[in-house]
Amino acid sequence: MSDETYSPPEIWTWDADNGGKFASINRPVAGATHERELPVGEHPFQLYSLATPNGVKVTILFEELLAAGHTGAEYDAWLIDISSGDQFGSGFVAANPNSKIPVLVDRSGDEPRRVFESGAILLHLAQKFGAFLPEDPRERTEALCWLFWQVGSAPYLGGGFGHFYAYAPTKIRYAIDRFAMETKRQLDVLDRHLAENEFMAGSSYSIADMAILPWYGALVLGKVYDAATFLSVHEYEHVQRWTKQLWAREAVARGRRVNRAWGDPAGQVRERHAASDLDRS
Ligand SMILES: N[C@@H](CCC(=O)N[C@@H](CS)C(=O)NCC(=O)O)C(=O)O
Repeated sequence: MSDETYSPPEIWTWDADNGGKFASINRPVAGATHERELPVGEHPFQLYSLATPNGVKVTILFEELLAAGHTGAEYDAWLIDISSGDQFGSGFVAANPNSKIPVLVDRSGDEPRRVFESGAILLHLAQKFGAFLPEDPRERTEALCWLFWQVGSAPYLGGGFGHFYAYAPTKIRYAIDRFAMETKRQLDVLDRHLAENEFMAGSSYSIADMAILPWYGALVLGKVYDAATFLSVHEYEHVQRWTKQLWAREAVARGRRVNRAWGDPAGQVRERHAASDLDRS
């Protein structure tokens, strides 16, 4: 159990029952805990995921590709219940040695290819379909900068601020102050950029927007960590404008429902194997 007067011992040892929200799934070692193959559906892309912000990035891109007429982007989305440890099954670990959702198996070529890390999945699909990655060299570079910015920055928001503000068993002022400051700094980075640009890459909607929206857009709409008031998210008016503009897109709304296993039952599409799965519920 953590407290503000903790003196670290000479050698750290694992206290499995540390009282944290994720104590039952967090471990200091990698690898599989049990044998379980991943299911395979009929489409060229097999996604194993959950509708967390990292998972939703990819389902938004799939829905945007399909809405743009890329019929080859049909996908099966299988539910991975991370609170039950599905990410430690042998098939999942073979697809992602890091045991985190989302993971994609691209079966559209001669042999199946695993793609893990949400940013890599977005880039893989954008390059494959020649979509949502601007052709203009300046905007393309901007899109990549912001894509990698998101991958490097969101752990401070989720693993830092969100963890200590919403999930830690004790409220540690030092940790909350440190990560609230960094989260507000990141929101200000976005706000200044979006004051002068319609989208993250400039004038075109890209995978950079799809990576950032489920984290920072959800934050300023008060949908994650119940922290909208605490972080005064109304101050970031350009992030608010951009979020509302993208949140209204039908493909974004569809993508947000795929692999959702909580909240309003009408918003849950636990698995997606056909477009009609989203039309039905
Ligand atoms: N850097 C990874 C992070 C993925 C990640 O943190 N996934 C979380 C859910 S949002 C997860 O699978 N957690 C399960 C665990 O830590 O065991 C990415 O962007 O794909």
